[in-house]
Amino acid sequence: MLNADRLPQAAPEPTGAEPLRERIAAELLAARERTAALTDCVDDRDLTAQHSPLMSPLVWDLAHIGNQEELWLLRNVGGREAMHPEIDPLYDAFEHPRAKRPALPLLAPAEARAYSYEVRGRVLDLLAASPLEGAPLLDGGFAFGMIAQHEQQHDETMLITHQLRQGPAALTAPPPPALDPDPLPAEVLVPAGPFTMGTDTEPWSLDNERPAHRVDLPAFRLDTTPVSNAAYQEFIADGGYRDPRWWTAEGWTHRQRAGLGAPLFWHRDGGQWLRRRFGVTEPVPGDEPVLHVCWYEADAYARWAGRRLPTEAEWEKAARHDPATGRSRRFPWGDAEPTPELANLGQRHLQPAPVGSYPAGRSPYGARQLIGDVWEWTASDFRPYPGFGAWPYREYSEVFFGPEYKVLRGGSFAVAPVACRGTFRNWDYPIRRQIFSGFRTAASVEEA
Ligand code: AVJ
Ligand code: FE
Repeated sequence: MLNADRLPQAAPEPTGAEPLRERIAAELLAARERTAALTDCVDDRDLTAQHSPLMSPLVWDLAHIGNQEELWLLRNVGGREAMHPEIDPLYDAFEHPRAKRPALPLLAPAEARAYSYEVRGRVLDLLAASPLEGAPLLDGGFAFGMIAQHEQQHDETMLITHQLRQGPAALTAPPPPALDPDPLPAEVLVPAGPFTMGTDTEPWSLDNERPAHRVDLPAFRLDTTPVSNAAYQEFIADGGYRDPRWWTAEGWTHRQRAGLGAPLFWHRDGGQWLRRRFGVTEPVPGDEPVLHVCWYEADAYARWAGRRLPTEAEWEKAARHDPATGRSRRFPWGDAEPTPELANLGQRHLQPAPVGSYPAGRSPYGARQLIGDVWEWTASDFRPYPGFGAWPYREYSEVFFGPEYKVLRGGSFAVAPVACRGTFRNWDYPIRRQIFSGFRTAASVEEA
């Protein structure tokens, strides 16, 4: 006898949204696991302390992550009422400068955790019921992707706070894989010609990466790898910090006033350079990309070396343009998502890998480590692309456009894959060096 209960049930309606829903849930979970790792490893005193006037207390980032998630997903997408409207101004990044945040009546660590976890539970319910299309914030899961990226960006910010924090190590990670030993040419040649910069198609790209547009560049040469600590030490040993010829006027003024003489976190011990890295003091490894330099230092090094910083467009052409097809790729290696064999991302390691690592991640022109390891300073100011439109809020990018910010590209070891791609643009003041910043140099090519 046929048992009706055993008959196959009607398959769930084929929405096509299921893989996207799963991807979103996985990205939100990955971000939250990282947030927990960064905030569960220290005690409440450390979470509420100000470790540097440049940074918020960790407990501020923790609640700000939940507050932005509530604002964008529960209120703007889900149409829900504010859960605690009285706390919104505390966690609005434009209301209070970072240095003033410890004095605010912030949620205590347990309250901040409970709030962010409550928001997340409701967001997962919303996600399960969402069509993930039919409204600009929903199409392609954009608002969810934006929020996963936002949390990961604050995770990088919190990792910077950990690096600035005094005291013993709270975080550990294995070192990056050993260097691939092939000898590499010092630089790659990128011939003259147009390429497509920016994107119209990357579903979770942020407003400043859009729209795609053609840019025609003269030929240039670009360092195959980021500048190493060993190379940077030659600049120091050659008196690079004492010679105003290598510095812009503004850079020299800053170098004098701030007393710069080496990358942040370095100090000299007899004949050798040591550095402090997440609570551990160790010799500076010569083969790693230099880290914790400001734009002025990068620019001075490049001039000393007889070179210059690449423009943002040069960086992106070297990272994305495929001369065989004329297309721009999502990443130097192609369109596939990053893996541990392709790039040093996601705080898998707490340092960059030696220069020349990740041969599988090289670009068609042969440049390495364009994605991951260190953020790379470019020569360019942070400006909108032609046809830019602020989306979904002016305070993500638009209010920062102008000559006071320089663009960084490529992402560091602290950047999560969801917040990293060949079109991704970061920016900061040219004096900043607590960020995970390095650089590579370029040179123009005289055309015959
Ligand atoms: C893109 C890294 C400059 O941290 O200020 C976080 C990212 N925007 N919350 C920053 C961001 C809003 C932003 N940066
Ligand atoms: Fe934020």
